[in-house]
Parts: sequence; structure tokens; C-alpha cells
Amino acid sequence: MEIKSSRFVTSMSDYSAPPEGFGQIAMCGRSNVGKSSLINCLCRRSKLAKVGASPGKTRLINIFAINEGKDPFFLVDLPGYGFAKADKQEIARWGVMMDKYFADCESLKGVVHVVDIRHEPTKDDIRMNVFLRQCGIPFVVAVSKADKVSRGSRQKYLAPILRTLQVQPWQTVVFSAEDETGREELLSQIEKMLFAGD
Ligand SMILES: Nc1nc2c(ncn2[C@@H]2O[C@H](COP(=O)(O)OP(=O)(O)OP(=O)(O)O)[C@@H](O)[C@H]2O)c(=O)[nH]1
Ligand SMILES: [Mg+2]
Repeated sequence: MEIKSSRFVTSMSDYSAPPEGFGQIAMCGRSNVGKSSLINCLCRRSKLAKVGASPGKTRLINIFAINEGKDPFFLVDLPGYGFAKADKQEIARWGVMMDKYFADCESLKGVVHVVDIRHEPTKDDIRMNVFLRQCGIPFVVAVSKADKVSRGSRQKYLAPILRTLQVQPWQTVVFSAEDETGREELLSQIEKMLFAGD
């Protein structure tokens, strides 16, 4: 699949379905793991989604319309979890926002669960992944920031991630927004989730 066009549609804290009603693919994962960068890399636009050097950059649900000419869909940038500086109130607000999104988004076709190649998944990561399975939401795990470790050591980093999340190699894509590692593979996984039932 190619991305031929991308456009920011809207930002919201309280999810309500956009009128276009396209199928959605949402990015979820810890703060700072590279969800917004991943969207920019897929769309090959450096400033489409706002990227931050410190965690907690994306605070709202951001929706981007992709390929509006033919086979359109939405990429959805969700705020990250596990943000160390977040206070209780903020964590609660995040929970309410996410619960509503997952409960109300009827056109959600799949999730890209982003984790950092350098770190073993956290309890929050495990909880998120279990939640996706329990809801029966198709997902792919994007193992991001692959450029931060040498090519030869990637398998060594990947093993504990697969084990902790209990996912199979075919459910994962090693990814880098920096050098586009895994971009094509992730696009084809997204295409499969989007058009699986067609
Ligand atoms: N080296 C490298 N850095 C990356 C990559 N992806 C993201 N980053 C950097 O990681 C930081 C966080 O990136 P974001 O894309 O804002 O992360 P996020 O997951 O959207 O974070 P929140 O919005 O806070 O949830 C930025 O400084 C990015 O430049 C990658 O693949 N490789
Ligand atoms: Mg972000």
C-alpha cells in the first residue's frame, strides 16, 4: 500500500466519530515511544503529527485522513501512557479518554501497539496488549527506534519483547522512523487490518 495523501482532520479529548466514517488504525503505546513519529514516517511528512523530545507531547486524540482519493482511512494518534510526570488526575483523564475511544469507535480496524526496542515491555504495555486481545481488536506490535541498536543485535532485543507480550514474530514489525526500517512491512500489515473483511 502507498500513502498518497495525508491531512490533519481534528483533535479531540472526547471521542465522537468523524463524519467521513473511514476505517481507523490507531497508534497506542507509552509516551515518547515514537507513535507520532511513526505516523510522520508512514506519511513521509515530518510535521504532520507533533513530535516531542520529552514524554507527554500528544495529549488528545488526533485524527489524520489518508488517501482520500481512493481507499481512504484514518490514522489515529493517541496520547501515550506511562508518562512519569503525569499526576493522578491526568492519568484518570487519559483512562476516560481511551475507554471512550475504544468503546465508541465502531470503525476501528486495528491498532499499532508501539514499544521501544531497547526496553522490556512495562506492566502498562502488557496491560494494553492484553486489553486489545480481550476486545478482539486486531493489532501489530511496532518495535520502534530500531536505529538505536545495531542491526546484528536486534534479535537479542526482540526476544524478551516477544516473550513478555506473548506475541509471535509475524505479529511484530521492527521499525525506525529515523531510517524507515520496517515502513513497507508496517504499511502492508495496516492494509491487511483495514481491508481484511473486504
Ligand atoms: N532515533 C529515533 N528516535 C525516534 C524514533 N521515533 C521517535 N523518535 C524520537 O523520540 C521522541 C518521541 O517521539 P514522539 O513521536 O513524539 O513519541 P510519542 O510516542 O508520540 O510520544 P507522546 O506523544 O508523548 O505519547 C522524539 O524526540 C523523536 O524524535 C526512531 O525511530 N528513532
Ligand atoms: Mg505523540
